[in-house]
Amino acid sequence: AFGERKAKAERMFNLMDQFLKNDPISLQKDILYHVEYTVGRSRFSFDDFEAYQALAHSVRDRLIERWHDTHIYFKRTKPKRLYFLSLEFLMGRSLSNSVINLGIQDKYAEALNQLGFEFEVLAEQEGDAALGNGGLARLSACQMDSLATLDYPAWGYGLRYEYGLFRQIIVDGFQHEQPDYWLNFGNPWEIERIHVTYEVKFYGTVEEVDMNGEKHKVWIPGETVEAVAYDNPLPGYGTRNTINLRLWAAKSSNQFDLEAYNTGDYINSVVNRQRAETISNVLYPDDRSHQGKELRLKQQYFFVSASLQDIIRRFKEEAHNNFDELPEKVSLHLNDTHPSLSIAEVMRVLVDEEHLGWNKAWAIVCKIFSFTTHTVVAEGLEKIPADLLGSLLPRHLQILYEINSHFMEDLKKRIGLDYNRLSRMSIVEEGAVKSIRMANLSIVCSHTVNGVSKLHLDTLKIRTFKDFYELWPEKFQYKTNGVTQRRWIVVSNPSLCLLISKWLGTEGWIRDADLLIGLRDHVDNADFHREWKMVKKVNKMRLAEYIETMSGVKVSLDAMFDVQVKRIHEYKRQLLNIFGIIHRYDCLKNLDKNDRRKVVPRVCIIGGKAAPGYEIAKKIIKLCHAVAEKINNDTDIGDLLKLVFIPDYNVSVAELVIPGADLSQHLSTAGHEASGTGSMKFLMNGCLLLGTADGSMVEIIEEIGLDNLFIFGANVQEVAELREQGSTLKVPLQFARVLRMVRDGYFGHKDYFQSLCDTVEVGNDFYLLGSDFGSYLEAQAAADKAFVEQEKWTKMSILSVAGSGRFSSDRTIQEYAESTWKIDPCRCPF
Ligand code: Z16
Repeated sequence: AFGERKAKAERMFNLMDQFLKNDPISLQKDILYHVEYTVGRSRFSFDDFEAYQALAHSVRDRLIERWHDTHIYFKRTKPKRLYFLSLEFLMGRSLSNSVINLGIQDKYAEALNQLGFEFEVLAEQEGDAALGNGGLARLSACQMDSLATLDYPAWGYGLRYEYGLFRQIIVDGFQHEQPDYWLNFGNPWEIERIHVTYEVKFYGTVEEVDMNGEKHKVWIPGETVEAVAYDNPLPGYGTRNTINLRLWAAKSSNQFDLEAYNTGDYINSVVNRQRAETISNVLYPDDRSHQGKELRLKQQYFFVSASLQDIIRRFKEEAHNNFDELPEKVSLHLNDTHPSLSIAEVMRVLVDEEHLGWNKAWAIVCKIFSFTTHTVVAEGLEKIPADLLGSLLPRHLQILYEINSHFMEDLKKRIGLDYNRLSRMSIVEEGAVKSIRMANLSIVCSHTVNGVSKLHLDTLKIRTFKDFYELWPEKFQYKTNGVTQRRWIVVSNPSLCLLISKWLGTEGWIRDADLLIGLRDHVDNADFHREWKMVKKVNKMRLAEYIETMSGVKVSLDAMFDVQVKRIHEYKRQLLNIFGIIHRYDCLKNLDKNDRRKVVPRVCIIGGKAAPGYEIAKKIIKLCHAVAEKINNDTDIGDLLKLVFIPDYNVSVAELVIPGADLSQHLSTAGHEASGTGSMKFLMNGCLLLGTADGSMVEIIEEIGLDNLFIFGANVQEVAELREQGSTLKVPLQFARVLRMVRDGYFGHKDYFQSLCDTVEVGNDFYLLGSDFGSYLEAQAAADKAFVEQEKWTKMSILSVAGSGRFSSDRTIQEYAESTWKIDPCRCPF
């Protein structure tokens, strides 16, 4: 029998050995195989998109293989696992990132070349996975890349929205939203797990029952929906580890059916099935306002319930039935408050289903959750109306009240009967609308509360969460955000990538961004400068071409490409940028021919989406277009100044725009941007930064030195003082003049722009555009001056990249792993 088994094993190994080789011939075979048998096209006749699909499937095969190996290894070694819970992941495209992380980019390029295709052209065929809004969601994606690369045994959990963030189209300068049905053409990057499903319950009532003489609360739900898992393998770089991002989709469950069919109305019950599936249909596009909508709450609980059933099943399966061990095996991370219903759900499972008893369950819960907040101002924090929560999740509301009453009792013992403070800290807000404060809940129940930059944490301590900080100072930490250099240099800027590796003499920086500091050794080398400038030129050409196809505007490569791309918000002050541009235009018009020759030509680029219900943000977009139309059609100005709005800014557009920028703007009023991560991407691409000392910019200044960027405006303390001054605030004449031009209809649409102008009128100018305008113009003048001294500019650009190592998400993730999650790397050895 042994001999037989051995022979079988050998046969199997021989077979296994035939699969998935990475030499160009094998890759070609695999691609053609998928053309014929997966895409279903003749291998003699297929177009670019079909080639992309086949290519993607061949990559997918390789990902699946490593995914299996990694998870078999995790299962065998049973390390403590991190579960990263986030309602948003902005993954963008997967193809390039995957083949680069798999280390087979060159092989694929060669294989495709021989088939008569170009890798880059096929990569362009892929649409973005845009399952998130902005910074918070892209941060999750960068952090997943770092978790995989650093070999951490982590899982990401999220929702598989069928419609991602809306597509922005511009009609007559106005934003319109169109649905992003990203799954229309299939998605080769996911694996549908039809057998990994869980029932998620909603509504119903709570009853008290007697069990062995003890009273237990039992939730009798009224509606059941099924969650189906879709797995997205995420490969690390320079490792075999490939971790999982598990996204849930809603399906109507059989239980749902039975009820419906019994009513005898067959057709309607089939139609009603659809209703259940709407839960995971669409991503909410507001990046920081909370409307208290039932569907949103349903999404949150659907996500939480499915993820926790999956996590607890895995925990039990690995023979850790003893829940005391949960904190040693499981770390649950709350990416903002969106998944914070998890806290009530774990309590419900431990108390109602596992019958651990309240105190024991509570002790466990307090050890497994950590929490990152991305918000600065208290008004931005998530609140859920108690009525809404109580009708959808009656048992959870009871649990939340009970958590709160225990907390309040403890708190009284510690701080006495300071009722103002007690009511500020309560998880339950008693007001016109009674509601649950999800941030307070998350703070009370997490062992660690993280800010996303040093300045952010300082603000949380002295303002937003002051009461909590005074109670539990040791809970509060910060982990400055970072971005992955794999996507933001290697994928998006291949020429810079080659140049860096050449001059550092190693590709080691792709795994260890601190090595970038070595570029400082060459900062005065003339050859290096020449090559550096060439790289920027190539990227500017790429961007210029894109601008011309998108907007029809021809731009000069000699001009400074000045970029502000991010979600449109009053606090991010795109309006300050536009007012600066109007001022520049106004000045140009008043210069004579001779003086104009000394002006640094600029191409101003603005891009970003406004939340569909955010009127002022939409007016900012319209103003940008109105100003652009005036300036770009003024033949008298020509190449000296251009303004272009890049529509539908998203991850793949960012990959094109950021490497092509000379200068980038980060203008938030100090104290409003929790961190900001766009700045880090620009920094890594050798763009100089112009901005306020807000969020992580403070740390960027520390790292690369004030000499190498352009900082302006009031700092956090000054902002507070300036706001005190109200209508007595001084604003420069130039600002008043620009404001007048817009009000008077110089750019048309006079009536439409009045309310926008009101927001920055003296006495009403909450974000202090007026009082920062003077120093903004000075910073802009300094940038112009530096751009003319090419050597100086190049040096600053090199030093920006050299100093960007600290802003790799690898550093962030390592800090989280060591000090918050307490997890160790678990590297798959085969
Ligand atoms: C978001 O993207 C952020 C905060 C927030 O409350 C909601 C959303 Cl959707 C951003 C912050 O504004 C930004 O400063 C930060 O860099 C980013 O989250 C990641 O932490």
